[in-house]
Amino acid sequence: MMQLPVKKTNGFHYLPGFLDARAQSAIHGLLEKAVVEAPFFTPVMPRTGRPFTVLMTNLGRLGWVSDAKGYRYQPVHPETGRPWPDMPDEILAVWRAVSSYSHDPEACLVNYYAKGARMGLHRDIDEDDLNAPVVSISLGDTAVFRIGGRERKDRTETLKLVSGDVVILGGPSRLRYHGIDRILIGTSTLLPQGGRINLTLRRVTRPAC
Ligand code: MD3
Ligand code: FE
Repeated sequence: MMQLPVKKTNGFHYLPGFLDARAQSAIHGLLEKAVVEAPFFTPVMPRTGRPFTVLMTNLGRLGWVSDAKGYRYQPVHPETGRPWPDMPDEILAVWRAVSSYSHDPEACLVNYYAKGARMGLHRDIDEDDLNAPVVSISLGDTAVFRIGGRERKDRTETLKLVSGDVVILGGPSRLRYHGIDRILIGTSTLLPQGGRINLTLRRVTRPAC
């Protein structure tokens, strides 16, 4: 069962099985079309140029990229130079249902984890609007998700994220360290190629007013 170091009222909300199999398939179908327009790319670490093990693309007005110059949000795909595909209504609907935030997200980062891919412990701090929550949707194989506190030294715990699970990180949890330790290959049949897709929906700019 889920266990976290801090109380449940700290802005961490875990909704296991929020999306049923039909909804997961529908979103997967939309992503298959989107990645024709905006193919997955391999980001590299700014200082070292070391490639991420996770492949990425984005949907929406802004997309998160990492390259030799740094981390940032930008309106175009780094390889095609074209705008990111629109964020589909089905994905927007998840944000509107769970975020308790009165403005729509501007970015949907799509992470693809094949066998052996992982994401080291980090914080999401590239957004100007840190009042908005981050909403995560898991699809495909189960991930071992690690979450700590707001300082790197804080105790961490793990939680398995299963296909269809939604996590909302708001309030004091917005700045918690987190990462993906590993993917449990073969635990889902949703993605024909196997592996895991995670969508993270984010508000990037501070809304006017
Ligand atoms: C906890 N992605 O893209 S999503 C990322 O599964 C990222 O691909 C992971 O971390 C993934 O930045 C984890 C869950 C998540 C997202 C944002 C958070 C957890 C978070 C922000 C604050 C605390
Ligand atoms: Fe993150």
